[in-house]
Amino acid sequence: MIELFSAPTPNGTKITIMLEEISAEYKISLIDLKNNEQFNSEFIKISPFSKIPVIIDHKNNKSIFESGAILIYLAELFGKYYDNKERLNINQWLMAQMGYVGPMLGQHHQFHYYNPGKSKFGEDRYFEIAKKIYQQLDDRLSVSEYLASKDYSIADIATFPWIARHNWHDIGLNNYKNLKRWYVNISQRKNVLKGYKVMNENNIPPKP
Ligand SMILES: N[C@@H](CCC(=O)N[C@@H](CS)C(=O)NCC(=O)O)C(=O)O
Repeated sequence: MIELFSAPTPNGTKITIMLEEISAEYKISLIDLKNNEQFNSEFIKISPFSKIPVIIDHKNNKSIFESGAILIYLAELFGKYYDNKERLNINQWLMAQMGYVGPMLGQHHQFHYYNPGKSKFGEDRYFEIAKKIYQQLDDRLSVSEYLASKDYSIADIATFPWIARHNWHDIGLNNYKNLKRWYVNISQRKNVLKGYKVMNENNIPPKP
């Protein structure tokens, strides 16, 4: 059985989507970030940077932090969404999500959504970067059905919950035809919807 320590954020939702997609047996232990539960000494033992998500695979006695590492672990364990032939492509698009798409959109959330008016420089900088990311993903999806290849993979699972914050971004997903096609397609997957609802019954990916 897999135990997921998480919260209903984009990085947390990546993992509930994956667990639903692979039909894993799992339970969720919610970490209340607003109450700083991520800084509890017991949690730091499994999460050295005090971040969700983390999983413990009780059957195999393994504890894993970092959402990209968790996705790779689960994909290898269940033999899904990490096709051997496409692994180099999947790794590139997954690492781009982990190192660029997520952190930059996360800064856009901080300056544009949570703290508007506090720093014009920060707001302008991350708004421009977020727009570039929409365009770059749209360009990629104009030549490929999914991010890494013609097949859905953990790179899509990692990226989707970030684009699902499009109503915070104020960029207009409808202006990016290929990104919108990809987004609508993934948001209709039964297990993606389950991955949203499992932490909060009212949670669904918003329509473009
Ligand atoms: N690179 C990490 C980032 C995880 C992360 O930033 N988690 C946020 C929630 S989405 C968190 O735990 N924030 C709590 C904090 O920073 O105190 C991953 O992908 O797992």
